[in-house]
Amino acid sequence: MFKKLLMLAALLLPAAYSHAQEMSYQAGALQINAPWSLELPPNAPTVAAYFVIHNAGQTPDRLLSVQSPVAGSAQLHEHQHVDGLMKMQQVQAVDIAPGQDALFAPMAYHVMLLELNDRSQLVAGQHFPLTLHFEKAGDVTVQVEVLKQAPDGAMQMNMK
Ligand SMILES: [Cu+2]
Repeated sequence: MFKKLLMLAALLLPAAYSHAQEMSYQAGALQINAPWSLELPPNAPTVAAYFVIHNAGQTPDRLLSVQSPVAGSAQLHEHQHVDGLMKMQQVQAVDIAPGQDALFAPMAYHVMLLELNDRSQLVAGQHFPLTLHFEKAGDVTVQVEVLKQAPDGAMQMNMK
């Protein structure tokens, strides 16, 4: 009976989401969870990448920069309310306090990939490497899963 329930639960999970959710990467005390990106039209000038960084350590760390072979340039961005409008702007670094999460999600922090060169990896079902440079934890390369649609909950996670 229990086994049946488990199987049912597994079937109910959207496959792409559960797959991306399994992905977790370690850099020192930091954990980078479920990196994902959205498939965009082939002519889209930029692509965004999202993930959650958890700091399980006792000291703060900072994400200083990112890079990917699929893009000539990669920036750290944040969304902000400016005069009632949502705007995005580049940030120099993202702090991750001890015991806290830094959320990269639509309408929050995100990695912006520009000057895209290898679009063959930007198709749903594919994944592409993204290297994160942390002040203390050093470098870690994660695989960003390209999804057809945003995972359930990704859009609301940052809504207050
Ligand atoms: Cu952006």
